[in-house]
Amino acid sequence: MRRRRMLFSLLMVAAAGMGTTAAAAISPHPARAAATTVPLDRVVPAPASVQPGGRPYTLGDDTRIRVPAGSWESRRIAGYLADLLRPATGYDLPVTTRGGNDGIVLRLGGRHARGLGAEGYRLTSGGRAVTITAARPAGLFRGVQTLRQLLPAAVERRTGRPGRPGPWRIAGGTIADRPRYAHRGAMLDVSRHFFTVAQVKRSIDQLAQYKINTLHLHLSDDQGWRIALASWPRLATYGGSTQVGGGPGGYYTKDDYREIVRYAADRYLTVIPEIDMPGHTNAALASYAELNCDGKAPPLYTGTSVGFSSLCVPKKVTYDFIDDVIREIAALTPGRYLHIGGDEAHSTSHQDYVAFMDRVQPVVAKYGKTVIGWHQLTGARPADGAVAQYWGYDKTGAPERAKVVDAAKRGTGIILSPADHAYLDMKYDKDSPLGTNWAGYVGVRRSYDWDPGDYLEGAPGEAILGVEAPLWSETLSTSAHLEYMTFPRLPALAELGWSPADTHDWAAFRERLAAQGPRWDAQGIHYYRSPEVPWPDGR
Ligand code: TNX
Repeated sequence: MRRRRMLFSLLMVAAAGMGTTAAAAISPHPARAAATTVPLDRVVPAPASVQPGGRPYTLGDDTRIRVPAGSWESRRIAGYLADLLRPATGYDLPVTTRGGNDGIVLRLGGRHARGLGAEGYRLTSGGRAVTITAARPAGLFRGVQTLRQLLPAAVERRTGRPGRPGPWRIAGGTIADRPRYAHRGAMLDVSRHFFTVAQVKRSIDQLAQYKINTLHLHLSDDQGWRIALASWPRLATYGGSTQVGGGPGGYYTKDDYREIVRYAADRYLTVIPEIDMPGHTNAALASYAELNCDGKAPPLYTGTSVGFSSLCVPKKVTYDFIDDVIREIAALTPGRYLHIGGDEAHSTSHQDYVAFMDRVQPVVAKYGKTVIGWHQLTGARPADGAVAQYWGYDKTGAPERAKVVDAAKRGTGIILSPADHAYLDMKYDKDSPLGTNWAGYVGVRRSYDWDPGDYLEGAPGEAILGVEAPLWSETLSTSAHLEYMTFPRLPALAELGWSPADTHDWAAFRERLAAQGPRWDAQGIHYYRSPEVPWPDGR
């Protein structure tokens, strides 16, 4: 299979008759370089099927984006695409519901959309049109991300003079694509350091490019509570007033939070809010003395230790608090999941932990949501339908893994975030200026070289809901920091979540990944130029 795909790519490059991006980069003639087309399979995540062939399609100043009448979502997606392409091309790219078979055509439903599922799409390019067909708007949006990657990297430039360095050409052929897993997530820790709405939006835009469909926000921890709730206002105003290192922290008002949820939804990402409990709760305990077993509020915390705080399991007020918090968060959450943390409860006895989870999980259900917890939840009694997020690593003991596997056999869904592959806060290597290394170093190849399908031995295949890449922010305080840890590893995890297992091939992946570098340069993404990736400019 691997050999066949390699041969397939070689043939494709030959058929395109114009060198690779690497060749383009060393061309002394920029005009010629711009005239190359991106081979149809140079996409991350790798599409399920690629059939190159036929004439390319070239965008022009008369190109229209055609959408079906009566679908406001298609129109919104077309508007998003036009906004992306206008700055670099200088073209108007008007969006129209007038019928026609030329230009950029978005098609929803119909015979051609059969079998594409909730997020799949078919992209055909050639002659007078490039057409994206999908059964659902989310599929159109995912197809638009593929379309972007098929245009020259310069299309991603947002600022400066419109260079009009066309032709803006898309290789001819057909891509038929749909995801392997329904859950393809990224997690952002806004507690250890606070990130503004604008910063979160910037991250969402970056994640959407790689067909990520879930943003898990870690909204509370020892260092900060980041969402304003009417029932317990000091959580945010006091509990959110600092962060690691003692900076000013911050929190989202409900309107801020709704804005994030809406912005994500427009890009077909669902937000999963996490309120971590019973541990990782110092910010809450500091805000309300009555939540502490001894009735005394501890000081705010700005260090990076874990495992020292716990809600008071025997106290009634703890559950009044949790009921209020879950009710208010659930009301802000259109998605089905609410994450209750449950990790590193080292200051809670096992008996208390189990009792606590028995009381809290029904509250999530009462407010219409489904529980996700870190995999320690499988050491208690996961509720029916609950999901466990596995964050173990190579040193995780067999008994702990066995609990997760047993739960999976009994119907608990599993999201895979193995720390030694999927944690974006691990250092790449010993020289990484940011990050931690408790799970070892996670280079790009390490983030890519594992298979979610056989990772948890003994877990039934259907229990694996997908993969998620967590970004903990103890050492990260700016968007540049987030980007440096996210790129180029996030695309590797996105590919594990999206692409069929038989596309898995490090040698081919690193080439496709390398071609993303100029796109990140054009967007001003501050990525890590890992020496494992053959970046086209040789840096
Ligand atoms: C472990 S992963 C934690 C977090 C830390 C992270 C740092 C998990 C569920 N808990 O509290 O931020 O390690 O890598």
